[in-house]
Amino acid sequence: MKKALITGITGQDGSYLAELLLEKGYEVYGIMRRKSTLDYGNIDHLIGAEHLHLIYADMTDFVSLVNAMRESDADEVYNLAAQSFVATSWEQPLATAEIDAVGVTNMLEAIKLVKPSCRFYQASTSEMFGLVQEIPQKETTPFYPRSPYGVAKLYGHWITKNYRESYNMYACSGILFNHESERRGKEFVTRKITDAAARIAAGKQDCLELGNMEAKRDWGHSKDYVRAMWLMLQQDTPDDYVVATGETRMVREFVDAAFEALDIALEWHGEGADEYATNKANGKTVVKVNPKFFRPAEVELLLGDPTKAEKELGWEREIDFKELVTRMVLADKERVSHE
Ligand code: NAP
Ligand code: G4F
Repeated sequence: MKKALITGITGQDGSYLAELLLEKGYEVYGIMRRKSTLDYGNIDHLIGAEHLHLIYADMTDFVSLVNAMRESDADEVYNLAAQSFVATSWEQPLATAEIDAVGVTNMLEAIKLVKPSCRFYQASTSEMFGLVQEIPQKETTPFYPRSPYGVAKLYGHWITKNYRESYNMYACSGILFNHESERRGKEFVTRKITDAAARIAAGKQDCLELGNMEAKRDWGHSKDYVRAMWLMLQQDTPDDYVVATGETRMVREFVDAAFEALDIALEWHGEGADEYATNKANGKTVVKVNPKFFRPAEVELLLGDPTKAEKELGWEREIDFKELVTRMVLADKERVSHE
């Protein structure tokens, strides 16, 4: 029975990965942070599973990661823990760097010390492309991060490559483009939209306020993307891979699709900070721009080329854009109906 250690197991990706590895017969260990109230986040439904073990640890505490390696004796480590919200990285740049950058070195050092044969996956991100130097972005595209988050993640990416080259460790990075799900945090734009659309349709909210409507993202489903993480650790040699859908859409298009899934057609008016959308059926304003959600520096366009992952890993996504939006909207509609 293989043993895996997942950092960030309570998050969106950590929960889907834990399910995947349990299905595959792994003994799954996850690290979680101590909180003032007990909160298992996205793995609440897995608590009590026979092959799931939780260990208290923190990415900023090297000793706790050494302990986690000793206790799990992991064959594979998936490093998903991060301060993952880009907007917060301007408010907490140092915490973001400690967790998302130095934390990766802490984990790699713990592996090197306890079990250097353990395979390592690093959750790299399309945010490292930032001010994009090439369209679409692939493994060879130069990086140009645009936020403290992107800069910290770029360190994590390079230190992973460096440990692979310096110590011959099986360490690789997945450069994952945006992936969402019913378990996405409500501060991220997709979930903020699907939650608000469901509430507006139910008469529980009047209007949704957003920032940059023109930003373009390559959106997939988390469940598809965690499969790529696992595949990366099953190869003969470690390497880095872009994981994306190869399609990009504006925030405004996501808004349209979410309301459409609830049979609400929108009409758009104005532009920039004055843009808003009305419900065609009754003329009410249901979406408007609020400049407080604009970022100090924006990533305007992300579009990934997943060819290498498709060819070398045999990875394929199963959930398309329409299904992603529909799943998220319907899950929020169901939840809102019980509020
Ligand atoms: P998420 O839902 O925000 O989950 C982040 C996880 O990290 C949570 O379990 C969180 O624990 C944990 N964490 C945060 N700080 C920690 C610390 N100091 N010590 C230990 N654990 C800590 O993020 P996600 O969407 O699943 O993303 C997973 C990873 O992929 C992240 O590294 C993210 O940066 C990266 N990524 C995500 C995307 C995407 O579109 N989703 C794309 C590319 C890369 P709590 O529950 O205690 O907060
Ligand atoms: O949903 P977002 O906050 O995701 P963002 O910044 O792309 O980051 C996510 O994807 C990265 C991969 O590329 C991950 F590494 C990262 O951890 C995270 O999962 O914002 C998406 C876009 C941005 O351009 C933002 O400016 O939506 C725009 N946006 C417009 N209005 C908004 C809003 N974003 C948020 N969160 N809230 C708004 O009201």
